Amino acid sequence: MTISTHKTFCRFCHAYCAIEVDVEDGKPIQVRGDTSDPVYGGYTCIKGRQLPEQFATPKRIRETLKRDSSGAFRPIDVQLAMDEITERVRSIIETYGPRAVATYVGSYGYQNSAALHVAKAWHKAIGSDSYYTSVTIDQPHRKIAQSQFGAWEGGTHAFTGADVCMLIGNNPVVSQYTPFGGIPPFSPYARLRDEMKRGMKVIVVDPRATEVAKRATQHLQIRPGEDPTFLAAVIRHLLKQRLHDIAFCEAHVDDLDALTELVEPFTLDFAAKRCELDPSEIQFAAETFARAKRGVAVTGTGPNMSPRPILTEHLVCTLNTICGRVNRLGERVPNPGVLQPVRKREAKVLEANPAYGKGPRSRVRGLGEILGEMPTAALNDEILLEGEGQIKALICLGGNPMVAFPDQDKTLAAMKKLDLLVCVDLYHSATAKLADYIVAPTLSLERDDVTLLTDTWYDVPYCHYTRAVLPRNEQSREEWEIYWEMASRMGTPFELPGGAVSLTERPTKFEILKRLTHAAPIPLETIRDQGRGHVFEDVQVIVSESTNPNPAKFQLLPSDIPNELEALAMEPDREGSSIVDHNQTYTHLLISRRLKHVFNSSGQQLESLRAKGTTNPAYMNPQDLESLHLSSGMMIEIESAAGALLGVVEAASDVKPGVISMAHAWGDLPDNGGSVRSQGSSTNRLVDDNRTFNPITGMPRMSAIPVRIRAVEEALA
Ligand SMILES: Nc1nc2c(c(=O)[nH]1)N[C@H]1C(S)=C(S)[C@@H](COP(=O)(O)OP(=O)(O)OC[C@H]3O[C@@H](n4cnc5c(=O)[nH]c(N)nc54)[C@H](O)[C@@H]3O)O[C@H]1N2
Ligand SMILES: Nc1nc2c(c(=O)[nH]1)N[C@H]1C(S)=C(S)[C@@H](COP(=O)(O)OP(=O)(O)OC[C@H]3O[C@@H](n4cnc5c(=O)[nH]c(N)nc54)[C@H](O)[C@@H]3O)O[C@H]1N2
Ligand code: SF4
Ligand SMILES: [Mo]
Repeated sequence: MTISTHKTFCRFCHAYCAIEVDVEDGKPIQVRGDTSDPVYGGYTCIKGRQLPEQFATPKRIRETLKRDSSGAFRPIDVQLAMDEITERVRSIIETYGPRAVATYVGSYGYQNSAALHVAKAWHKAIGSDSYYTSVTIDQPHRKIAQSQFGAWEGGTHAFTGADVCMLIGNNPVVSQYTPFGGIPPFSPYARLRDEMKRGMKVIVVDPRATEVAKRATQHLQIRPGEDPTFLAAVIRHLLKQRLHDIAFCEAHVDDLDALTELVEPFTLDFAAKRCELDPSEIQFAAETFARAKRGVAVTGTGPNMSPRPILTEHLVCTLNTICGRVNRLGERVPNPGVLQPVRKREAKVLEANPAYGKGPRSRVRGLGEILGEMPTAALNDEILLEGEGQIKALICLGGNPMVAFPDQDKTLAAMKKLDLLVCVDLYHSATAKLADYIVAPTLSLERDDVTLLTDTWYDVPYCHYTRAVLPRNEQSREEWEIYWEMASRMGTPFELPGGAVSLTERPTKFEILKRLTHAAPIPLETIRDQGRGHVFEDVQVIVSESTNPNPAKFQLLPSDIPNELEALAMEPDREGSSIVDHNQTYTHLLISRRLKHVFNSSGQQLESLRAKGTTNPAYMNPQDLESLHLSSGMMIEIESAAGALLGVVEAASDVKPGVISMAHAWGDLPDNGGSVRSQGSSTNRLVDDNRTFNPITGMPRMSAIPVRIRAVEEALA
């Protein structure tokens, strides 16, 4: 048999590394980084390199399955499954109305470049608001904060070419994810190394000495949950020292004097005590950041899952803005996007326009739509709460609510309560086990895709269209096709930005993507015909003069921000290691993290990745283990106000004393007793979903969770 080699990109995570795949006899046998790619330069990680195992594993679902009355799954022809699913959806809409039908787009819904757009368009067409994605249990507070702050039309500084970068609670060399201005997820080690060699200073604020912290100029090992205290002190210090961009603030900022007063309590000493840092560390970070000319502060999941996330994100916007870290008149916007319409960028503030408080309302928690979709943190309650508008059917696109949603017991009750659960999943995941139908997904190498999700993440105008490398499994469906199948059977057309698609003839993926990118500056055909990733240098926008005689200003004190700052300053000082929560005393704070060898719950099934670990260890400082008479490998029970789980403790000197660092999306259904060492456990058992949620996003505290620990006998585990 001959071996053919194909250029494509990996879709195991959202980094979309350009790769070459060797195919023999219709099977991928080897994956390498494409060293000729202008952005990735040959970078890959262990997850991408194991794609051949993902395609070959017997655990993979290759046929669509239906659960019978005994609870067993049996193969069903995919067309028949689509007939039955459509019929049940139609009947639920007839009985309860369109809102009863919901979609949840998880990680692998995002990894298919057409899925979320088609799912959203279908929901609009049938008149259902019940469209949910993982974004609203991830880092929604950043966009919420930015929306009420205002934005600079010319954009903010990119990472490449900056003098400083402050990373607060993210670890992009492992997660391959940072907001624009942080280390780009594309070959992040090389980018960090090159920029630091050029002189960039990197400041990391994290309770753990992470992989990126170890490479940074300065690491501040902050107490979890104290990011807003730290940021308020940084802002106070640089305003006192007049290190901010005074001219920029005079021209473009509202409420600077009032903010100056509100941050007055946050002296270096006050913040240092609360953050468990030295005052000189905060001063050094503030001055390093402010004295640089270019570069921004960014956050990640850490502070977004910890207390007061909108305040943290607001203070990050404030820090970047008062230091004037925006592209000025005459500067080139590094990447205006290759797949979206080119718009002019003036040197002006775009008026604040809060991305909440309008549109459809949730029936629970006083929430409404956020960022144009319904808040996932309220989805379980929307399923469980009887009455008009109750969700009865859920289509889950490449997501795993049973281990990813806050409050695992509540999620279990919700999934069981549904009349119809359809999972598009590669495996019998914890959630898929509860489904009525598991649709076999068409996998990455079997389908066309384009880098639509990451289009504006690059700091050059890069784009990659890949054709399918392998023939498609005819019994599988792409995530977007589920909606086309229902639309064609129900006769309900849906509109994409470039127009409707035929309901009688199955559109190709290219036709769908063409409609999603119809106003792009480079035609999709041109991008596709490159046959590889390419930088489209012609896509250029220069920041132009403002044509608005009276432009808006940045809002330094919108909405509840003044109250939050006041309340933060008044919070009682934490004493020693005892933490009082809900009248109970706890000893440690449990924080979130990512592990290099898995992507949330994906990868835990594959032998090549399991070689790196089969559980999500509870990483703790060796000092803590010693004082608790624990040692690596012992089983512990971790208990919070909301629940308890079993975990395998592991000594890690990079973790701050008093902290437990543990990855999420491990484990199985709650009754998986006895398998912690081979499956891990879901940290969402510890999330206090009913008491700790944010009033705007509904997202509970998923990091900096007060917990206590005790050793357990192995027989119990
Ligand atoms: N406590 C706590 N909870 C968290 C977080 C945390 O840090 N702490 N993080 C949150 C965040 S940021 C997120 S994004 C969510 C993630 O939430 P989800 O996206 O719901 O969870 P995943 O585990 O990523 O689910 C991915 C599913 O897709 C399946 N899959 C794998 N490959 C494919 C494929 O090619 N096609 C299809 N169709 N399916 C595939 C997998 O088997 C798995 O079931 O979790 C959130 N929950
Ligand atoms: N290999 C791999 N890559 C992934 C994923 C994966 O599971 N594995 N998941 C993907 C997903 S869904 C997402 S959303 C992104 C997330 O990308 P990131 O946000 O970069 O996620 P993490 O690597 O968990 O980094 C969060 C950091 O916050 C720190 N932290 C926790 N609590 C606090 C706090 O209160 N304050 C501060 N300052 N820091 C805190 C943690 O120690 C951790 O180092 O990663 C994605 N990439
Ligand atoms: S970082 Fe790894 S998993 Fe993510 S796209 Fe690149 S090779 Fe694939
Ligand atoms: Mo995420």
